[in-house]
This record gives sequence, structure tokens and C-alpha cells, in this order.
Amino acid sequence: MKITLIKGDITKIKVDVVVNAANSSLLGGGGVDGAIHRAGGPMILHECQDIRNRQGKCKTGEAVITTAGNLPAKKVIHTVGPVYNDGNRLEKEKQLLADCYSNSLKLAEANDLKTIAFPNISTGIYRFPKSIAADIEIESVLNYKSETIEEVIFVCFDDENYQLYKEKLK
Ligand code: AR6
Repeated sequence: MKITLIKGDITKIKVDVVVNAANSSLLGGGGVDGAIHRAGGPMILHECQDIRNRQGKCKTGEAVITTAGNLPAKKVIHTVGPVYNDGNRLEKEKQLLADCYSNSLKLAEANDLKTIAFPNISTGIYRFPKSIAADIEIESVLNYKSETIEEVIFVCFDDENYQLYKEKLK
């Protein structure tokens, strides 16, 4: 599994699947979620609504898959990161953040998607400390042994995350 680091906008990346940092409603929001729905168009929201009707909300740490609409990617995996709670439930939150990555990789494998791009889940509106989140993201991806996924791309939008990943991936 090749690991690549990119600084940029995940909506512009041509991969099999991009991961969205969604919320449990699955009905859109700000940050990368807003950007994905804006660039991908209404088909994504329609499929999210179908999922809502079938299974209800998406729990923290879990993941669901939809079309990517007008994005260059083929699919979007929506996963729900934990909200950082001032360190009060840190161990639980770290596990849930790791689950976001492993459950997204599992879903990519199940759908025969070979290249996957991740944003830095929970490090924006959900306020997770970026350095801790980067350690979790890198560890859960590197520990995931996949026979089928060929490339994982870490997409950092802000410079702070990009510098952290550059350092930690050395
Ligand atoms: N491409 C890649 N990364 C991006 C982009 C982009 N276009 N835009 C922002 N980021 P956030 P969260 C980075 O807030 O913390 C939404 O309202 C950003 O720099 O998008 O998991 C959802 O609906 C940051 O590092 O997600 C939820 O309610 C990272 O994406 C809530 O926000 C995550 O920031 C989820 O909060």
C-alpha cells in the first residue's frame, strides 16, 4: 500500500474514493463536508438521504458510501469523527477517530476501490488537536493490512496539518 501526502483540496483529487468528514445526520455541513457536497452536487445528498431512510443516523466512528456525483472521484465514503471534548474522554475519542479510518478502509475494500484519499478528520470544526489526530490517522492506516488497496493519500488542506504530516511521515 503506497502512502502519499498532498496539500490541497480533496474535491479536486482523482482517486477511486474520497473520504468525507461528515456529521451523524449525513445531511451536509461546513468544512470539507460542505466543499464535497458543493462540488459533487445534489446526487450525493440524495443518496445520503436514502441511507438515512434505511438505517437512520450514522454513528461516530462508522462509515457509509455514496456516489461522488460530479467529483473526479468515483465514490465518497462519509465517516463521522468524534467531537473533541477538552480531553475528558480522550481515550474513547482516539479509538473512535481510529475507527473512522479503519471502517473507511474496510468499506473501500468491500467496494473494490483501490485508491483512497483522506482529509484530516475531526481537526476542523470538531477541534481535535491536530498532532494527536495525525498520529492516530497515520497509525491506523499503516496498521491496516490490505490486500487490495493500492494507495492511500493523506490530503492536508491547512499548512499546520501538512507540516505535521510531513514531519511524522519521514
Ligand atoms: N479538502 C481537504 N480538507 C479540507 C477541505 C477540503 N476542501 N476543507 C477543509 N478541510 P472539518 P471536522 C480540512 O471542519 O472537524 C462539518 O460541518 C480542514 O482543514 O471539515 O471533522 C461536518 O458536517 C480540517 O483539517 O471536519 C461536521 O458537522 C479537516 O478538513 C463537522 O464539520 C476537517 O475539518 C465535522 O468536523
